[in-house]
Amino acid sequence: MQETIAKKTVARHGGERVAAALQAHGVRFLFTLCGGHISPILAASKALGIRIVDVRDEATAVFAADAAARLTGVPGVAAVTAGPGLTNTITALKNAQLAQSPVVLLGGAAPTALQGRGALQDIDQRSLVAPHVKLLKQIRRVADLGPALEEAFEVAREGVQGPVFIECPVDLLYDEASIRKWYADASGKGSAIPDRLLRFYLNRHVEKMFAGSGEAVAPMAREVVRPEPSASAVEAAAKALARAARPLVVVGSQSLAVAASAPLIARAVANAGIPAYLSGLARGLLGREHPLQMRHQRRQALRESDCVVLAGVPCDFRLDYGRHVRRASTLIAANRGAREARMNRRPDIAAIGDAGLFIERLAERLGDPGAKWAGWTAQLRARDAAREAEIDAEAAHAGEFVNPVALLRAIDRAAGERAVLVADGGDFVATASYIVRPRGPLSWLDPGAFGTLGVGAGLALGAALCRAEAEVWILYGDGACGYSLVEFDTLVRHGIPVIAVVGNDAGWTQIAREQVKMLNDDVGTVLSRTAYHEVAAGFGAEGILVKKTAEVPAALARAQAFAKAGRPVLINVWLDKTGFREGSISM
Ligand SMILES: Cc1ncc(C[n+]2csc(CCOP(=O)(O)OP(=O)(O)O)c2C)c(N)n1
Ligand SMILES: [Mg+2]
Repeated sequence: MQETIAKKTVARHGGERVAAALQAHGVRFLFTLCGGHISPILAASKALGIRIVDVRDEATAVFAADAAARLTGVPGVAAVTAGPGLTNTITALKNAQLAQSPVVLLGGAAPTALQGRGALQDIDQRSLVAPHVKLLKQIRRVADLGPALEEAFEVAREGVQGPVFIECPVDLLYDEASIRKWYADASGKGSAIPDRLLRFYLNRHVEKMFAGSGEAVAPMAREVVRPEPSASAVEAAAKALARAARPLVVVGSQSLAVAASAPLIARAVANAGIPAYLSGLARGLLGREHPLQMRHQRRQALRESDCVVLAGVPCDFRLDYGRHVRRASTLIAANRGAREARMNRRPDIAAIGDAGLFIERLAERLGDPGAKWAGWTAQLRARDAAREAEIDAEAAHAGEFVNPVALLRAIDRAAGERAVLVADGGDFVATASYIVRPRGPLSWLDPGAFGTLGVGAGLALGAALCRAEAEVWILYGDGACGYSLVEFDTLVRHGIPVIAVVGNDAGWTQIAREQVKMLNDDVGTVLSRTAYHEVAAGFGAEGILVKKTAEVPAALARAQAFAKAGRPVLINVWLDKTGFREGSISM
């Protein structure tokens, strides 16, 4: 009995060392697609009670890890096999890098002694992965696995967060006796000089691999502090705001780099009394509605504002490279990265540090601003309300099939109080972002700055596991859903009751819209009214088809009932065309 306990607590072989490190860092889920190179990591992690979630495409594993990281603040972990397993992750890894999400990617690799000698799936993984990660480690000694993982979890979370990669060659993951035998068998029994030299070389190689691995080491999670912006920057910002007549704050994903601080940041934004636009992961920060939160006409508000606080938001294409903010207005940028704070436009005040912490400090310093900006806030509120009325009018248009605006309004009414919304698509989800209101902090997931289609099932999978009590909705474009539809198999196998709504407009509309106008040709942008609900049903999920706006409320209620009973469900909704996104273009 004693021995079993000892076996469980003391990591012996490399796979167990990796598993012990994951456990020490609070990792609850390991997303993976199996491969011979990583089997010991999966088995050892399972033995420690970490849930192994096996998916159908490695990209999904990384998207799921990304969601887990964003929603919990504990880095999400994916393990993929060498070669094609790793190449399949690159889009998702790049997406995590641009979304500044702390993902730990574990990759298998060919046996150390066979690398570069034509082994199965042996490629130069360093040059493949290095551009997309903050840290890349290729482990060569068993004893280095634990410390490498400690470093990985630290680096992923410090400063500007992002993914890291640890390459674990297969011969470091099995127990020493098996590996010694494997190398002994490989070196043969010949007595010729080359045979003896090979034996000598391989024996020395194995000695090096296992050097120092005799001692049991307990992995420890290192503390990562939230980088504190300078007091002088907070002071300067407070002074600038005291002079401002029309201030505005834009809160972006990076402000929520430390998920647990979301309630504090929400309170600070509310206390600061400054009208706010929330983007990315910060959407929903102030709940479904709040007098300070504006949803529409951001560009116009930015042009009118005389003091703009960008909290964790870079001046990239989404702010027209900084041109949305008037030259004459005071620009305050709070950002973990100095480069990002200054991107395209030098702020008047740069607060380098955690953007959420900056808001907290600023709110403390501002005290109670009272009704100082009430007139300006009311002006923005009125404009927001006018736009909402326009949206209501658009939702009332009857057509042949389902009015997308009406559908999204219905989803907004129906979704549960704790719902997490995942957005994967073009026009349909861009429209959704104006209509469906996230219920609370960290309840809206989209790809982020990389704009990657195909994130849907992976983000939803990670979200559903981390928020077991919440409804998880995927809003899919019909084009986008094709990438991750296969993961309905995963959702069914793992009993994860996601509700997917496919906005089926039989095309890649966001692209078609501009392409047809500019080039008079819809080539490559046309899809058909594919029976995506039957595809989901084929995987064992529930499928619902909706062709009329009047059928929408009942279909949503049925889907919610299925989800409540633990069944994943896909609602395939035939959409009418809409002019909602006319004129918008992202480049
Ligand atoms: C991986 C990837 N490939 C291509 C694109 C380019 N792209 C952006 S939006 C879009 C159309 C999306 O179509 P759909 O999901 O059906 O949404 P819709 O615009 O029709 O509502 C495409 C192809 C992309 N962003 N990501
Ligand atoms: Mg479409």
